[in-house]
Amino acid sequence: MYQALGVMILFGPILVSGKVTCSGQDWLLFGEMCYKIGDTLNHSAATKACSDLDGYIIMPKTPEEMEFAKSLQNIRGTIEEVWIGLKETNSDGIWKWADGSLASDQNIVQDNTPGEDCVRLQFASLVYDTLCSNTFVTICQRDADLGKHYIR
Ligand SMILES: [Ca+2]
Repeated sequence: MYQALGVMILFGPILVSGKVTCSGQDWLLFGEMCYKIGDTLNHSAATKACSDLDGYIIMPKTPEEMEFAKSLQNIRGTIEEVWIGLKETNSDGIWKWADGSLASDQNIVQDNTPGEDCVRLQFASLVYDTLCSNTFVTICQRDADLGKHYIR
């Protein structure tokens, strides 16, 4: 008993990584993120739909994630325009991700129109600004279950 307690104090609990999974229906695993394709909505409704799933509109922050987002455009057999979780405020040209973080590449968006503060992947998979009131396919993302647990 005292010996076992001594070991625990010395080493503490041990973190073990298990299988990376997405719980719930219709979520797709990529890397350590889960993605779900939803309805065609305007930007604020898309933001809320993803928030209701404890997630955000898809935020492809790496080239690999961007390629994955583009592949999802075609998953239902026809190419669809989808929201990207990026936004500027009052056309200030400062692009922030849906989680509030600053985009490290501020040239990520082909930002060609004042008043268009939201972002879509258009048919040719280019990242363009667009009116937030437009409607596009909503893809939500949330963290995957990393299967981490402690053993004692
Ligand atoms: Ca713009």
